[in-house]
Amino acid sequence: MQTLTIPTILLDSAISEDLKQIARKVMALERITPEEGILLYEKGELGYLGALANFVRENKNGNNVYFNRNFHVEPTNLCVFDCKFCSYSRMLKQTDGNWEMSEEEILDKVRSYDGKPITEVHIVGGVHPKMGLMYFANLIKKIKELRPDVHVKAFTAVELEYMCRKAKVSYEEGLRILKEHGQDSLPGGGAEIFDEVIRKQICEDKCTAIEWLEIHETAHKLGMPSNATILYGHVETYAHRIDHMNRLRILQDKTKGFNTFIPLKFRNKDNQMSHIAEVSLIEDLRNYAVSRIFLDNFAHLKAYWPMIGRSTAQLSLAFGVDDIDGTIDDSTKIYTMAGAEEQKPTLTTQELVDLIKQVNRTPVERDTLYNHI
Ligand code: V47
Ligand code: SF4
Repeated sequence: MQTLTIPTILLDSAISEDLKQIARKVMALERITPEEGILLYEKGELGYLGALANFVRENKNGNNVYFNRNFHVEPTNLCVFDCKFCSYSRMLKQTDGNWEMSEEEILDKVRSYDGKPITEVHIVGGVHPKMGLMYFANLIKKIKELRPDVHVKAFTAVELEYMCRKAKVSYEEGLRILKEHGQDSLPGGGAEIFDEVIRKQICEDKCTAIEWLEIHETAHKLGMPSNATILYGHVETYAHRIDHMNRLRILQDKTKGFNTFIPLKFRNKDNQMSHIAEVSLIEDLRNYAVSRIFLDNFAHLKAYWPMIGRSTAQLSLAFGVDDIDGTIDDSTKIYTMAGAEEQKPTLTTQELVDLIKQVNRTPVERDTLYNHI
């Protein structure tokens, strides 16, 4: 580990005493309180937050920036739920812009990577009433037969809650079945904002915050790690963001099962919340920084480049981020349909390495569990 120098900006006379106090605490590797987290959002200037988050980031991950070789499978965008921010899903009756892959099409997609050194497939989609627990369990088994070497990260807690409810099994039983068929871990989607009032406004009909947390806790108990996300930059306040991260921090203390935290920026194209303006680049960077400072028990912070764009992902590496996700290979439509800059998200490993080197960081290829490759 390199020697860490304390950035002078953090103790500068222009910084208010309460922010200096937080900086001293963070630099002593002490945990900050939710109230201090809110204060960081309200009063922390970009330079101050960046320096403090970078201190945390370098303490945890040195100069490393992680990426992987991955692709997504989105079996369908038909969905029984109606999240107001979603640009991607279609209701069951809608016939324009929907898709439903057959099992053979999904397996063909996996076969198309034969001989290619990918390490992860990420499977998520709309919640389709006919694609149930055993359909997906058998699909995963077949994917693993084709590629036993590939890590299967699949199904948000939203999909899992629905699958288990329809199959009339507990979360533990449902997850056990999926694990036995080859599922290795869970992605972080579906968390949105845990606060019940905001959740009701933006996605009232899908799994609750308590269910999301319970499903991840159960997965961790069964030895299936997972990721966590937040959907920020819409109608929530800073207090809601901190409340969300605090619930994750408490669960992580208990299980240590989360690999990484992924802030997802609300993108406003073609959805029922299009009238809400997107937040600025400055706010994105401030949000990465506060997340890095607050979530002291999360080893990694990811900037998902298909959502935020590659330039912002590069910038985020100075604001606490140490992971920019993977090659993707133009295999996901969630963000292209929501108006992200990256309309055909694909990067080669060389391009990922170059992006990271351009900002003087050290590229490290990882697997899903952050083992170095
Ligand atoms: O839960 C949907 C979000 C999530 C919009 O675990 C939107 O490695 C912004 O969770 N604007 C799914 N966000 C994607 C996801 C994810 C992505 C990358 C990596 C990982 C991981 C997980 O996408 C949903 C929702 O929060 N989302 N629509 C939108 N208009
Ligand atoms: Fe369905 Fe997920 Fe879109 Fe919500 S975010 S409508 S659960 S696909």
